[in-house]
Amino acid sequence: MKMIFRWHGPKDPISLQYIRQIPGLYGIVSSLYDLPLGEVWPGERIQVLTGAAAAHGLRMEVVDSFRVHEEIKLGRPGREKLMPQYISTLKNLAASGIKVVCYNFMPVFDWTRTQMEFPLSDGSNTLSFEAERVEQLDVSKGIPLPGWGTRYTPEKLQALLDEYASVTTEQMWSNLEYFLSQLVPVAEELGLKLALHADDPPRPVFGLPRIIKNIDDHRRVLDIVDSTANGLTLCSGTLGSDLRNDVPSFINEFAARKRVHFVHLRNVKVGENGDFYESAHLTQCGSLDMAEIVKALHDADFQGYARPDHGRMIWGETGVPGYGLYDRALGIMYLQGLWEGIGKEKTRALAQRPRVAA
Ligand SMILES: [Mn+2]
Repeated sequence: MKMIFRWHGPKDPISLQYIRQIPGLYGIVSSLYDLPLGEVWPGERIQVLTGAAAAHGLRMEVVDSFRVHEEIKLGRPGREKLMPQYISTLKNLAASGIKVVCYNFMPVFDWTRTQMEFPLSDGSNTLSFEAERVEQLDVSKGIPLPGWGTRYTPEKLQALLDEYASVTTEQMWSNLEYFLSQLVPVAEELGLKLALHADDPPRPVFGLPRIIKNIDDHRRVLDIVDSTANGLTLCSGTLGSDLRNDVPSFINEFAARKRVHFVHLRNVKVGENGDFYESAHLTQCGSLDMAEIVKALHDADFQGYARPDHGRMIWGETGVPGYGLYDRALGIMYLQGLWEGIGKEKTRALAQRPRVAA
């Protein structure tokens, strides 16, 4: 398992000087967050990021926020002009030493939360999701949700939602199929691995079609193109926010097939009504058994990349919600502790096995 840390580029309030001080860190995952959707990522710009990482003794072999244009997700004719641009980006990524490309196929919104500073009893705060707050929104007035207030004007947003209103989940699947059938062969040739992240949270939001929610959906994705280049980012916090998803069984099945290239490891505390908040990583702080999740990865001899995903804001830190330094660094130490403990336990068990005479 190669532990990496998300860095938002030179504008990130957390410097690479600080990130490199996290023990055991392999590297960073980043993106060209400022580029317009669908535009080709220039090689030189990717190399500014990989170069900055290297200058701090870190590697950058994974990108995220490889955002898929709405024309593609909607299956509109405009996608034909866009696909060559995505292919060019893949070529530039491979030429810059990138190995894994994390993307998602969620319509209009990426992750959805209803509070960015949900207060916890210990005085820290975190991201949370309450279904009732979503249902009460009048979308025609724009969406005052954190992170989304400024991305679209209310008119543009309404127009997009109207377009999706006529798109069925089966159409979304065939749009994903089109996207993968074009990109997977290219990725394969370039030695790149595509890694799809589930819809976050894995349930319909604002009536939009959401297709990557459970284990059957993940199986279906892998069946679209049978290639290791068509892989997954398994996000424990996303999948685990629906308690019907048993995260270790996702790992057992898909990591054994060598289709998991990236894992996001974090815990969530899910209430009886399905609302949730992002808790500290420790098993006892949330609803997920993090030791079982890490053990499943260890059992699968997982060699891919992992990140602590999000963290709470603690010790007075402010910054990009979910992406503070302190709590994610604590998460990394805990996850590495689990990994080391599980490995040592296995070595000890092997050594104590009674020897059979030859
Ligand atoms: Mn995630």
